[in-house]
Amino acid sequence: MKTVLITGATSGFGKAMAEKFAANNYKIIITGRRADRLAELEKQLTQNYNVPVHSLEFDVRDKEKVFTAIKQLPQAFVTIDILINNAGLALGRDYFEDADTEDWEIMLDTNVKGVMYVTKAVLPGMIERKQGHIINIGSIAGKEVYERGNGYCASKYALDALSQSMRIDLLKHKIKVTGIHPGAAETEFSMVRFKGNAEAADKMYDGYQPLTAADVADVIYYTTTLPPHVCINDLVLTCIAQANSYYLHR
Ligand code: NDP
Ligand code: 8X3
Repeated sequence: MKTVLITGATSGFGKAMAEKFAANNYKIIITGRRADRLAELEKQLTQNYNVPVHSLEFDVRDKEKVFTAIKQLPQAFVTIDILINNAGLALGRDYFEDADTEDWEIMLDTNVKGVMYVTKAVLPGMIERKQGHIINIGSIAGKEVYERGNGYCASKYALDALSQSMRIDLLKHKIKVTGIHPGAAETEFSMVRFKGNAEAADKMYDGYQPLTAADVADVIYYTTTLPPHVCINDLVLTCIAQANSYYLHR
């Protein structure tokens, strides 16, 4: 039975991926900051799919906590076959001159440094076994910049660079690295970005059918089903109304 570790599984893509992998008989490690949601999901996955599930509560920005949590995994969960770096967020949608510097720091610390910490903590086992798959959830915001996207776009461009760099460095260890770049998908993403302003969040999905978390989870799962010598390096997916990060037909 293979094991997948999914960061940011308390909502959106992460939760949908946990369900998808559990339905396909994986052992699941779920992480996030909201302990109540982790406990609820652990219960639901165990009941519905009868697979072993382990929850780790940490903020990916907290380096010490990340390394300690991974180091202290129970024996049954230490062999991680797939790591999905999904935890991330956007904060604010402002012109550069108006944007909040604290928002920038949180996005860069979470979307870039968080991925580095979790990956570094998980890697030794993959290197030892000469086998593993790391999937980084980027964004179309890391492929084309859009107006008032400054800090978020910068974080996802940096993550794209990191995915490319990891791919080169980890080739010799036979570790696959896949960058996934979704377009607009309806999750809690926009509620977080607009800091609880439901009207602004809902407006993002007006007049077209966005991706769902399940759509994204299905595509990500597919990338893990290929033969050992085949790797999807980079994958952009959008709903049919979206051509790129700034052209959306409503
Ligand atoms: P959600 O807000 O629904 O989920 C985000 C998840 O990330 C939550 O589980 C949250 O858990 C976790 N998270 C956020 N910050 C931290 C942190 N500091 N430490 C640990 N966990 C954290 O959004 P999505 O599911 O949409 O987003 C998932 C990923 O997909 C993100 O990287 C996002 O940038 C990316 N993305 C989203 C798109 C969209 O349109 N929805 C499109 C393209 C990419 P908790 O709060 O419990 O810690
Ligand atoms: C989320 C998609 O277009 O809001 O990464 O940046 S977008």
